[in-house]
Amino acid sequence: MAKQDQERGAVPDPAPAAARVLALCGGVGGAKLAHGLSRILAPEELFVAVNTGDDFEHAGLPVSPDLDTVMYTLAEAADPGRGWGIAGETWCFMAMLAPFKELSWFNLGDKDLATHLRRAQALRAGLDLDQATRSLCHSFGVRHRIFPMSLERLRTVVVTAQGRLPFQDYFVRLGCRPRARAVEFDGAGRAGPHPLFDSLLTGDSLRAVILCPSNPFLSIDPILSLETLRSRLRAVGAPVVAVSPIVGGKALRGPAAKLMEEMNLPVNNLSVAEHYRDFLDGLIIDEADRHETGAIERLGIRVKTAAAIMRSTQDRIALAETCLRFADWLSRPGAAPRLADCGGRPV
Ligand code: FO1
Repeated sequence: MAKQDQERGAVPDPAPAAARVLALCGGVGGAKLAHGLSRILAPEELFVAVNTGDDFEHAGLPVSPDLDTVMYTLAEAADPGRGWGIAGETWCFMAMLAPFKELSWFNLGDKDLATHLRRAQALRAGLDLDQATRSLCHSFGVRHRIFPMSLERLRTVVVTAQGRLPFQDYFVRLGCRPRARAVEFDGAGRAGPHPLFDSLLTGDSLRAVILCPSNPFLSIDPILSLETLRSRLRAVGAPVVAVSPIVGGKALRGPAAKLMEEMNLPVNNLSVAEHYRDFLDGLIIDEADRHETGAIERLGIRVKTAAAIMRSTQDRIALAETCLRFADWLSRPGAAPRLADCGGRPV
């Protein structure tokens, strides 16, 4: 394979047929499952496509929060309490920034700052975000392939009663307080998926697509809004499995439940299933929500119940194993009639 192709994202060293797993991932919640997958799959078997709708420029630095969260988590360097940033962080830079309110609302730790500086330098030198990410991953010893969902600019905007807010303004500066009316993706009409999606979604090398338990509206939808991606997922030969981020009527983390209420959606797994219904084969929900199984399966989506709350590394590995076993089971002939296969009618 030409070096140029490798750099642009063609799949490197071939894994055995149908061995590759593509994970779609946002920040903290999704990164935990990606970490579990990285503990049971070889580097050539796992490809983690990460939301970059949250990216923005802060204090002159390009910040890619979800890419960094996934990288730190796979490097086992993430702060265990916050989930984002680096463990054992210090905050001298932020203390000096405190008088400057227009800068100090977003926290860049001293260690984390090195990542943003290094990314800025790489981008200024002409590397793209994927190449910059690979270089950073290399320095953190991450060998599994983490890549930005797109090489083009797409930005998540939350439409609220206070107007259209760039994602980090809504999420961090305003603490998700404004009432959301809709979520939009600036650039969605123009931004195409990272070229790696092409190599993974066509051909027969894919074992499964896994949607990590990230916020469906804020973290997974930016990926799905990329040109043709949703229709490609509908057509993909491998099973598509999602892990729901909703447990017992609450979000595992972050504003997913608040957002669903504000968009007049019941906060349950059925809403998540309906959201992914056009391409999803299987949904993993927490054992506590077993009673939702029938309603979801009537959409033509198979349900697996499991312990979906990941408190330890062992929990992450166990959930990752469940995802793969479920996907392998779904790929057996006759296991999972897709909605598309039954004329679009619920079965
Ligand atoms: N989240 C916060 O709630 N407050 C912060 O000040 C903050 C800073 C930050 C810096 C670097 C980084 O990689 C992530 C950071 N996050 C912060 C998390 C981030 O805003 C969100 O977790 C994601 O964008 C949503 O997935």
